[in-house]
Amino acid sequence: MSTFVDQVKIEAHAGKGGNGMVAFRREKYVPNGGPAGGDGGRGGSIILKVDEGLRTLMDFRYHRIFKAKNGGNGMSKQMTGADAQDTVVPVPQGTTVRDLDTGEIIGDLVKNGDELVIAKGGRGGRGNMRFASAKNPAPEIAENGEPGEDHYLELELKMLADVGLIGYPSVGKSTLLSVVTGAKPKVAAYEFTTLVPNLGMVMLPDGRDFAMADMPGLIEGASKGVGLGLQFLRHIERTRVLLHLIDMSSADPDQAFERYQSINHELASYDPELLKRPQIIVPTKMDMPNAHENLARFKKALLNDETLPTTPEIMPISAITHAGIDDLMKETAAVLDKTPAFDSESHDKQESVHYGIKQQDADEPEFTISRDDDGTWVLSGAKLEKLFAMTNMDHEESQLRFARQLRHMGVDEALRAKGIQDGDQVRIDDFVFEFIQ
Ligand SMILES: Nc1nc2c(ncn2[C@@H]2O[C@H](COP(=O)(O)OP(=O)(O)OP(=O)(O)O)[C@@H](O)[C@H]2O)c(=O)[nH]1
Ligand SMILES: [Mg+2]
Repeated sequence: MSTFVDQVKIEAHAGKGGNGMVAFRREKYVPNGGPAGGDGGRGGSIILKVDEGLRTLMDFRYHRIFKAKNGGNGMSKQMTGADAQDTVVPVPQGTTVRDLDTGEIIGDLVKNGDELVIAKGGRGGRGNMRFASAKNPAPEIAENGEPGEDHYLELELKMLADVGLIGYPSVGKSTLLSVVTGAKPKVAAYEFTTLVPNLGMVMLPDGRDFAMADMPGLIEGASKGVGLGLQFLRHIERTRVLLHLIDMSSADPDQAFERYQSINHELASYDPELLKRPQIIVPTKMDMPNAHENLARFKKALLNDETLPTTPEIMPISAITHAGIDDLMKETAAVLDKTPAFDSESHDKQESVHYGIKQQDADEPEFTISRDDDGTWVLSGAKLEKLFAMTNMDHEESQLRFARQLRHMGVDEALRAKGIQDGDQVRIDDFVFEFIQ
């Protein structure tokens, strides 16, 4: 199997809103009509959209940076700038999205057509007609468009295996996968060798194929988070057929059935629907001395078991001698043929999760004050810088409005507390002005 790209880092840069305009109506005989500057249009957002035709994140290998267009600027005669089109990026079903700045998962995209905004376009700045009031009927104030969001994200594709290998640690799940597919998972005599599922393709001589994944070992309490637990029950949720591997080599003759029951119990505690998923019981390590004896005892116990809706088939194997392996793969393919395709069945039941992007500046102070070497006072901080970006410095009235906004945020007071003097220089980004009380 070729390498399976299942994790990529991307950049999303949304468009800036268009600038609002300062303009006045020009009518015959009316020297200065009312304000007529229109608003800017909305900047384009970047949106991930589930496309059921995609199977991998391969396309992102060469295309990792996504940009959306800026909104159009507002115009005279009250005309609003055009909204920019959103940039829609198709992703496969089962894509999980993580914000790399916060480390948080912001969405889990499951259903065909589902969308998740990963970078919001800025809103358009307001034109001067919006700032008109009885006190100021002809304002020369307009806002610039809001900057678009920039986000660094990681996409991860949950594997969509047709067949999941489940069972206690060390029962031989990874060994079976390595025998029937080209995958080369780590195999070792200690428990929890497999930390994340491995995926391989099984190809039958008759041309049928299916994807198989080994799972990290489950133990009692997995549904409550014991062991590697919960995270992997989610993977199991997305497989159509389960092969339940049980080690028949134990010295304890009751162990096989006890473990079989406790795994089923964990599946049921996580989601009772999982027990309805077709299961084939696969006794493993049948080459070991006491395996046949253990299997006979296990079968007897199984006859009295009522955990599953129907008694599953039992297909013993040895990965070492290869006994039973071909039959098991044929039977697995036959069960898959009878099982409705996963996409139409389970995806529709599952809901996508949208946690949304946390505002980057949510925890930050509104502004911070520092000083350059030459004594210039420097104002920074996400909120203040955004306000600044949205101020149209070409018009004095806009500048005055910005000054009022700063005062309102407590900037003047904070500067004075730090000892600023009249006439000192203050800088925001590359804009320098003089402080005057
Ligand atoms: N005798 C014998 N040993 C086997 C067989 N299959 C696997 N083993 C051994 O059992 C041990 C565990 O095998 P793994 O395939 O790593 O088991 P696993 O279920 O993937 O284990 P975890 O990933 O830890 O959950 C290894 O030492 C294998 O060599 C078999 O058919 N016969
Ligand atoms: Mg393993």
